[in-house]
Amino acid sequence: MRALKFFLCMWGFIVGLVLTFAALPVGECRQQIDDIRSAFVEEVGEFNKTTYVIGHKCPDSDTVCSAIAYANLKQELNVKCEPRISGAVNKETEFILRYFDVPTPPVLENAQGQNLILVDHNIASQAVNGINAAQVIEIIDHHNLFGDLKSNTPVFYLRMPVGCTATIVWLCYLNHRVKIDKQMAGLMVSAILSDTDNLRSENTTGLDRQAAIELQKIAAIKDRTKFFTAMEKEFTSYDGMSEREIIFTDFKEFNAGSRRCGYSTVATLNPVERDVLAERLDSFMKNFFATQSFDMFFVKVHEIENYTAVMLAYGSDAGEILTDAFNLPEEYPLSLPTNIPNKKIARAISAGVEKLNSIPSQVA
Ligand SMILES: [Mn+2]
Repeated sequence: MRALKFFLCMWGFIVGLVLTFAALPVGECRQQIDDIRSAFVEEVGEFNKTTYVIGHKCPDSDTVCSAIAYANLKQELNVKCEPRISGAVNKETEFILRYFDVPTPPVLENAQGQNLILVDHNIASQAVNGINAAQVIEIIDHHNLFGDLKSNTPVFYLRMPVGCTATIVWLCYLNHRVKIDKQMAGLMVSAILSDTDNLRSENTTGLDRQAAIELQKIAAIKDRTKFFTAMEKEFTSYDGMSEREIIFTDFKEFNAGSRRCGYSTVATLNPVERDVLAERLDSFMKNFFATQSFDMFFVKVHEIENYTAVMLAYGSDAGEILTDAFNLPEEYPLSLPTNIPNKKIARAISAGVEKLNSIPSQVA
């Protein structure tokens, strides 16, 4: 018994020693990074000015929840930060905010002259109005690099290939050893479930899973799938919404080569709802596309029951690019074998346009 006690004591001592030494360099590095960051903010000359944490236009749950959770972390670290949104929140986000009793952040109409931390995007066309006359201090993001945002000073840029920005925000909490309360945990886990389709999307990484499990406990969500379904039920109720409103609920634009692309994602509960809505949106889009200045426009209608999707594509080459890239059967709407992540589709569109541009013109 005494030997066992002695052994346990020694073991505790050794573990403690190892942890102390292991933690030292990390702590030092963290302090140094913090010093660099505050020196930078001082250099910008706006130390006392509030910095707004803001996501992309047509805000989705990740963009809104990550902005709130990251602003909260900054506040805990004594940085003057507040969350903002660059447009009205969707029904899913409304549900999440209501569920965890968190107020909706105010809309920032124009960011001119403001200090900003961007979350969940890194492209000017998706950013709040006035972005080019704003001071971007940090970017926290998980998207492909498009690289059209310019800054006059170096930016603290944290970008990781994970399924959700909230996973990176969770890591920031761990890094700073800031306690995560129930509300912030609730927002972050909801964002992860939303961006990864309940951890089923191809984008989902081990980190997203780990974050979701840890945060779910703090948020006291007993049944993850039940919570996700409740969230999606809210999201997929398009009652009283026009086709245009549905298309622009979750909408992004980007350039593929010189072509301006519009990209909308629409969620439904099951294959029947998916097909009904796809048909309704297709008849609207045929006329609507002609009135727009997009070269190509894509609408992905997916369903959460079996995790499949159909694509509507408008503009020359739009359908062919997708058929070629994903080997799709010749039918319309294009039917995807699974709910392929938007990032992967966007990459395929860019690659498709590049391929077309490299084919020499037949006209000599
Ligand atoms: Mn996201």
